[in-house]
Amino acid sequence: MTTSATDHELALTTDAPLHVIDAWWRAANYLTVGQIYLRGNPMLREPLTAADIKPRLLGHWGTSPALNLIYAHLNQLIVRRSLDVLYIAGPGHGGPAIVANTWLDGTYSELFPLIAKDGDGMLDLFRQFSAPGGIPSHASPGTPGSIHEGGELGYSLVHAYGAALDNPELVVACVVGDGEAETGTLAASWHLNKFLNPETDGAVLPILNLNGYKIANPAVLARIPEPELLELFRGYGYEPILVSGGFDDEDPMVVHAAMAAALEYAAERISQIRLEARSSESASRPTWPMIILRTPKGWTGPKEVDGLPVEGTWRSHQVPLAKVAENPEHLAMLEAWMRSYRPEELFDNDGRAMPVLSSIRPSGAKRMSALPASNGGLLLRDLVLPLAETRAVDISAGRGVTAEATRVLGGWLADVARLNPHTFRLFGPDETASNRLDGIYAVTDKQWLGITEPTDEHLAREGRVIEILSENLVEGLLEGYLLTGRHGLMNSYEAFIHVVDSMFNQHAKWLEAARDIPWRRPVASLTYLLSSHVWRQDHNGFSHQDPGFLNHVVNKSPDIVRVYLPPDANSLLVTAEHCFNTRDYINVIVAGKQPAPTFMSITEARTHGARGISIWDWAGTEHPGTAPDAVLASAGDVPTLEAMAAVRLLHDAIPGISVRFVNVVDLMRLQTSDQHPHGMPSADFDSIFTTSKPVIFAFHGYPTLIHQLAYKQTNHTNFHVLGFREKGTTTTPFDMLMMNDLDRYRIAIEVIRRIPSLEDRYSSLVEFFEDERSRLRAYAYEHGEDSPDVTGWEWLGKG
Ligand SMILES: Cc1ncc(C[n+]2csc(CCOP(=O)(O)OP(=O)(O)O)c2C)c(N)n1
Ligand SMILES: [Mg+2]
Repeated sequence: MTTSATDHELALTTDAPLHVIDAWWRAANYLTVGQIYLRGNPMLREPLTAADIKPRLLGHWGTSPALNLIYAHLNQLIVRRSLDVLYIAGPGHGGPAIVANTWLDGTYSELFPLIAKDGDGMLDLFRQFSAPGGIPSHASPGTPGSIHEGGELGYSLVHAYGAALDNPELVVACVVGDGEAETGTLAASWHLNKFLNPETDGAVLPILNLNGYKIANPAVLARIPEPELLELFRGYGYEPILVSGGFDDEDPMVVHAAMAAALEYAAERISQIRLEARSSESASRPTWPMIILRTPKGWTGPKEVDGLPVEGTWRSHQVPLAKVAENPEHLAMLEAWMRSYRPEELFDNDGRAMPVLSSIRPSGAKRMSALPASNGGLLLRDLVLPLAETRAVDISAGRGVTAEATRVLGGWLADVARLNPHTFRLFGPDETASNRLDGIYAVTDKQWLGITEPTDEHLAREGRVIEILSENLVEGLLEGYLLTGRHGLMNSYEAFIHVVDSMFNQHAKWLEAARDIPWRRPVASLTYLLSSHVWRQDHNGFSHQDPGFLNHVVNKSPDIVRVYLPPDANSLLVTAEHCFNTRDYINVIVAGKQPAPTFMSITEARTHGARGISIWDWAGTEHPGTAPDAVLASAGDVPTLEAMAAVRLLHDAIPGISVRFVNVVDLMRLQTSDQHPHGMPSADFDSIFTTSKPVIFAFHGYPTLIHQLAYKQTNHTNFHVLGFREKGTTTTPFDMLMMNDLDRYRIAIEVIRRIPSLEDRYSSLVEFFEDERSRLRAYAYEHGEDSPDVTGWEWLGKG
């Protein structure tokens, strides 16, 4: 065994009873193997028979011994030092390992009383694992102490850092798989040490498990020379501590000694760093410790199966013995493997964990499986929210007052940050100012522990805003922050939010699964603010024009997702206020940042927001008492403006035309009430959209999305949706609209064409509108900007 460290001696400074740690480790390994293989005879009272073996052998053994080793050692550290430790298992596929430890902790039986702490409970624990109606194979929401599923690899370290923010007493121990370390998000996550403030935040202790392999390949970090490996992590600003052993039949006790010493050293460093930061004006960024644990994959499992090496190779990744029920040799090997843990020393005759283990079992909420931060809803307090009214755009002089919606929101967010100095954060990938939310810098800064230069602005060692140019990291930090009981908002350019499509999926799945776990308390919703959207990419082009995240989002469970397209600044304010009061959802808000008319007073915006969809009498030309000729609907700020301009064109050109104007702020209202909790009962939908009149829908995103949402509603066959048709470039805003047939003239033409009584009578008007489009395009091409006919258009409505 080689125990090397950075430039310090790794003396054995712990007085922990290593044999107890070893016993815990053996017990957890035993329970892990039992979960993967057994459906009977849990304590091996009889020789194993094929009848004791599960019909489907599922689970991941390879990662488990290291997860168990780390858990056992952290337990003794917590007991010795009375620490609050959150355990994050990057290789979450080692679910049976984590579950095993939580059962040994006693927490599992407390939270799931049907799984007792005795032999019967042990059998139930084994039988439920990866079984229909049982528990999943990963560290799921049903796993006590977990905030991280680890099914999709790569997010452990960013979750750890998110959890540590504003949790000054917490130590987040984060196991990173050496394969996981190859993912983009994980590779970038090492840099998060430049954002952690030792005074006000907790500590993250990364433990990189170099077990050498992934599913079928060696891991990159396990195959570079040791000096290069250590230099890499020093280069990231860590102090790496290398613990290596367990190969060639080496006595595990030697590894235990080294691991105990490494953890003790790391804990001491963390406490020194904290002390220094909290007792002096030290402005330096600390060099946090990290551990590199090099142990064989599938350690203590079968060495060789059918003549092929398994322990210490990729073959141990899942189930090392695959044919146990059919192959007596495999059966015997399984029995020998399980007996090698000497279960008789670990469990009494009733199957209860032996009292000796209790000396390293933390008690109560100190158990990693019972840490309140791991069930963040327990700690969640409502945000103190300033009333949206305090920042509202005053339209008492008339509808149409110009405002930049996100700038207005930024002012309100400043108030939120001021009123909630320890429980609210704004995250973004370098676009907070670009998205015009920089009003928040009036009360707080961007947290930054890197070197600062005199030209920097709004950087500070502590601040409510965190920006790093990785949407993945921004998303992961917010997830970690929310899952440990706090609040936040993520802002991003609309197009690039696709970078986190998959992370969004995973968080949505977590929330969905957590709903079924009775002891998981609701957490604050994850809210995205998407700005710099498709229709106003003045500096950028096609690459920045993509409203497709909404299509992605709506596929997730209706229990979880909500989508809002506030049409103006006041509507954005009340939407944000609403979202911050919700729990266990994912809210997506799309809002523009450019100067645009404010159509509604804050009071109207509230009513509109509560309804989610309204008829805007003041914007339409409907004649009371008779059915309209057509319904013109909009969702999104720019389409709403265009649709209103279209109404004005129609009103001026076609005497007596009766158009109902509808605005949708809550997109899920378009579904039926049995599809989504916000969906509309058919009768309500029919009364807004009629059952037979043409509906022209001006939509912010891809037109198919409206059809997808509304297809079950009565009048859906008469829906004609205009939206983004994947035409884009760097051009003027109005040219963009024309390229996609979403401009006011095209909307007006669509209305004329869809009203049977008008279609033939207004051909020359249609021609005129087409000519107008040509004229306006020519103007833009010649002058490089839109015609004042467009930019100077104002709402001159009656309301
Ligand atoms: C993003 C992602 N890609 C692929 C997989 C499929 N997968 C599951 S486990 C695994 C190997 C993991 O290796 P490592 O992180 O080293 O974990 P360990 O060796 O501890 O099992 C892979 C590729 C995944 N879960 N997530
Ligand atoms: Mg590995």
